[in-house]
Amino acid sequence: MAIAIVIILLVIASIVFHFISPWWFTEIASNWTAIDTTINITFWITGFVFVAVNGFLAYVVFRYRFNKNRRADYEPENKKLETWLTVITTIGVAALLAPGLVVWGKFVNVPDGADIFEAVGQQWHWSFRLPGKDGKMGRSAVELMSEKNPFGLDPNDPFSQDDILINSNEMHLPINRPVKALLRSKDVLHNFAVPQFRVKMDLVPGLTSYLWFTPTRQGRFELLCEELCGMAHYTMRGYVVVDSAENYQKWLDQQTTFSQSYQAKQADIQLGQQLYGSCAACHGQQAQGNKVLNAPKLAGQSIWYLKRQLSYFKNGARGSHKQDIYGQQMATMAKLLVDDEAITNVAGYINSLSQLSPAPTAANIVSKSQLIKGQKLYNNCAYCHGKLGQGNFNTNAPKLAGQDDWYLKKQLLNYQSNIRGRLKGDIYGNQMLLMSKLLHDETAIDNVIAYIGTLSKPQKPKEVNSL
Ligand code: HEC
Ligand code: HEC
Ligand SMILES: [Cu+2]
Repeated sequence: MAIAIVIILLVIASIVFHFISPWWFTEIASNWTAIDTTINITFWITGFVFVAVNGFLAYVVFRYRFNKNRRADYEPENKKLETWLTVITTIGVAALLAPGLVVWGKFVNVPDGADIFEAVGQQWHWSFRLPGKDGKMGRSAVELMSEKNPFGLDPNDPFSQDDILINSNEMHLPINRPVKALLRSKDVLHNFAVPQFRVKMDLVPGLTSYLWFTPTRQGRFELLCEELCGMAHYTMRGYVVVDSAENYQKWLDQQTTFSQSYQAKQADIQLGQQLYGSCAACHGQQAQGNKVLNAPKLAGQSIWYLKRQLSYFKNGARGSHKQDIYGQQMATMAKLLVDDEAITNVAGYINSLSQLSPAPTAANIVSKSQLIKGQKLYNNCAYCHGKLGQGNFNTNAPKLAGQDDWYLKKQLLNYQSNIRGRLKGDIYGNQMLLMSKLLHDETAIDNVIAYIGTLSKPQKPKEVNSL
């Protein structure tokens, strides 16, 4: 009796929970209402079966409960019952699958005249490409990828010249126009999913997959990588902004083509040196950093990272949080760099300075057990920052080896308290913000930094390994 009541209560609780659940669909923003319909059909059918089967179970438990005057009967076969069950189950399964097939038919047939864009996934960020005025995208190949050509486009293909490259995790689309998304991965499996659009698809290295939709609602929607296998796909966030035709055109006019970015000027080190004059007061003549002024070591850092940080400081993506006192100082200085060319030049000069080894600090006198703990933690960081903390352009993660411990600590604390990595426009910082949560307390931060401290002397980590 008690069990029958528990079963009935579980059924009622499940149904109530289904309707009051906070995890409901986001409001739809595309043409794919048919997907919602199929999901609703699935819910109704499985819901009906759930109630019927559990109701029957409760009834049977109650009706045939133990009675010492009653004996169970053994009946291994029942043709009639089996036929009925088979027929009902077949109808149920067909009703589950058929609407899905109809929708799948629509999903794989892209309407004629749909716009196209390409979404490129890589560990762990998104970038995008549009075909430009000729409406055709140029050839791309993995072998052609480099710092100068991150999309790996063929510079000799006439179709690639006017391709528009969006080196950002934010893509814009005009409202009410069907669009086909071509999906390309640089490295591993990824997954393109915008919950409000209802459609999603895997990116598979070596081939181009696709999906299509018509955005029907303006707004800024989060793009997720819903790949489960592998590391850190949840940090791979982006945005799709659905604009009015007019705003879309405005955005499009600001983007640069492949030929423009491919022919961008190299850094002029001499001009960069002159510009660096105003930075030396804080960062030091050799860009060796100055703890008293909280200004980090910069020498030897990669150009792409320096350029990104300087633009961030300039446009408020870093250093505009009201608790970020040091960042604010730097933001004021970054505004002195008048344009992208100045930023490139000063970054080029800083990069050309050779990195000095870190000042002897606590990191050099830490215990071996601390280093072992630190190394364990650092294994996570190595995916992006490199085994030797050397940085990696492909994961957008800067060099950490050789950086002073006080600065590393400050930045990790800034990430953890949302001072860095949450401001609008800080695309890559957000990834690091999510990763900083791997360090559960201050001791963990100290340990990992102690280990990073050993990386600037290449023989040291081996010693730790052999323990
Ligand atoms: C008033 C002192 C001051 C001056 C002058 C200054 N900076 Fe900074 N800079 C800082 C401080 C403080 C930080 C650390 C900000 C933080 O903690 O987030 C910083 C951070 C940076 C970073 C980020 C480094 C990293 O690893 O993320 C770069 C790049 C940088 N500065 C470049 C420059 C350049 C180039 C100039 C000259 C145009 C310059 N700075 C002038 C104080 C200064
Ligand atoms: C998913 C890739 C990824 C992982 C894993 C990762 N980081 Fe990062 N990290 C980044 C990126 C990207 C940036 C640069 C953010 C930016 O450009 O603003 C960064 C920046 C940093 C910075 C700021 C450096 C500076 O000069 O200002 C520190 C410190 C840092 N990471 C430490 C760590 C540590 C410690 C770990 C391991 C617990 C770790 N990271 C794991 C991607 C990663
Ligand atoms: Cu991914």
